[in-house]
Amino acid sequence: MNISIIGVPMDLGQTRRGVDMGPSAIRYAGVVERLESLNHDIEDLGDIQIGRAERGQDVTNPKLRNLKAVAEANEKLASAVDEVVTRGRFPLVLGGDHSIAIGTLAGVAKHYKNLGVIWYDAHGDLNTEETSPSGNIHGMPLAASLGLGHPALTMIGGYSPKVKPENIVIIGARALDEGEKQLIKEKGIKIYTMHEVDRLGMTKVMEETIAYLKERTDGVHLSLDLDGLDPHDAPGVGTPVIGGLTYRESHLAMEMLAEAQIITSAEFVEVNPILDERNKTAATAVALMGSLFGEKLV
Ligand code: DIR
Ligand code: MN
Ligand code: MN
Ligand code: MN
Repeated sequence: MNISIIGVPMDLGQTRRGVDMGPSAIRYAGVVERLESLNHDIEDLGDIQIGRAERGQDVTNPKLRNLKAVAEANEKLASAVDEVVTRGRFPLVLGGDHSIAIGTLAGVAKHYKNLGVIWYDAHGDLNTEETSPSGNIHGMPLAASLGLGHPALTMIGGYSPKVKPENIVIIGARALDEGEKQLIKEKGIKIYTMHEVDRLGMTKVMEETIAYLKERTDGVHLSLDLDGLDPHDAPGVGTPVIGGLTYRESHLAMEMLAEAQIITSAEFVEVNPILDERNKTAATAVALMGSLFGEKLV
């Protein structure tokens, strides 16, 4: 596969600093070498430039913190991702906080009639400025991609929506706000909370997810928030939630996606080296990318 890596050193979608160092941490954990060892053609495009002036916390609107800076970074990311897809390559985006999914999806979605999205996360990220308890934009990217929320977010890339509710599958959820629960019901979004993962097992969850997306989509984006994993396996995240997906379950999920060959773009987000233990979370991210891109023991 021809894979292009894009780093997004941006931490303004939430309030704990340090996730802007995620792309470096993932590179130091050996992402390029790992994927090259699987015989992929890897091009590292470096990082999206996040301007100096955009770096302070801007709380002029506490319901949408740092809106301007987050929107600007996402516009740049959308163009970079669009260009990668146009060149026929697989975009692999390294975060950065999860607000960058808005830009990734803006760059990808215009290339598909029916883009599918797997949202691997402890959270739904389905808030808008009306429902968000925090005002943090990293809790809003899936809603924004559905066309819900502030136009500065929904209109990234110049069009909206990027994804249809019936083309989304959320996996690993265990912390949802009231407005998010309502939206999931109202839009009929497919979701495997930890309850379903425990009950069915990851094998069945992924078999169903793959079958569901295969029949209705022409490409699938994987948006993997490291906090989808249990904090034991991914401690370096800003909003850890106990009772998460294990390292093994997550590898199985990636291996099944690799086998099914349905993923056409991916991002790994919320790696925060300041909160991490000896780069364990970045190393986990790289190991999962290995599985996603075809690594096998024998
Ligand atoms: C919460 C936390 N739902 C919010 N969201 C997180 O602030 O909207 N998303 N941590 O990854
Ligand atoms: Mn999350
Ligand atoms: Mn998230
Ligand atoms: Mn564990």
